[in-house]
Amino acid sequence: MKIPLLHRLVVPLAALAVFHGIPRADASTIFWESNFNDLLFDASEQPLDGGFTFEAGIFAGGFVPTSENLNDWAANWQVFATASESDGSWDPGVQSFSKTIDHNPDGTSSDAPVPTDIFTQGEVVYFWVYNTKNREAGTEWALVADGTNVGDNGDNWIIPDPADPIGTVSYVWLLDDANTAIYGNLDGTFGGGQGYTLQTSLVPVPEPGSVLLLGVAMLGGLVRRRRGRACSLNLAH
Ligand SMILES: [Ca+2]
Ligand SMILES: [Ca+2]
Repeated sequence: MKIPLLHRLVVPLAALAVFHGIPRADASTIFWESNFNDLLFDASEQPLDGGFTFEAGIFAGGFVPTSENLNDWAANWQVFATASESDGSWDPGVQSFSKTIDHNPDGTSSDAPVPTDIFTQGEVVYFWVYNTKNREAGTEWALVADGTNVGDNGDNWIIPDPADPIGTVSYVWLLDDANTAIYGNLDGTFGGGQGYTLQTSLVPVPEPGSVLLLGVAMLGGLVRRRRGRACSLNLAH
């Protein structure tokens, strides 16, 4: 019997793949997005512009973000995906972001800035919107969670099973499904009557401690004194 050429090629290749333990191409796909022409505003009630970035991520080690521990968010935050104007995934012109991410079989994310970061099944996902993560004058953030499932159209914002077969299992994380604002505001109306989906809020600049201020003042005095001495030594020569 004549064996078809394709079969003759495929069978040995498949055997080779099994023999060498080539990993299965399993992964789940996540479609992460906001509505087209969504109502996304900053603290001044202006539409969010290209200076803002959206991130989907988790807080590692069971860290629970609150408005009382703003300083610790960044250190515990693990980025799963980023939407920004620079790669076109955030388009301020149509007030919409959209990104497609693979959650790989080893738990990593195709869009994570740290490619080795592991995202474990069941971890709760948050969306963080910011113009900068530094706490300085003009910093604005919103941190939102899926919260309840009432009225939700997409899937829960939970890290899926990395063993989901690619192409057959996908999830949709919609900003529209957010119900809980840890920071910023969700689903309200401004005084002028404009409704919004999300609004970022100004982040207070941390006040340096009085002990730190005293230390800085003392250091400044010391530097001035040293400079003064160096000057007088130079003059003496
Ligand atoms: Ca929800
Ligand atoms: Ca939900």
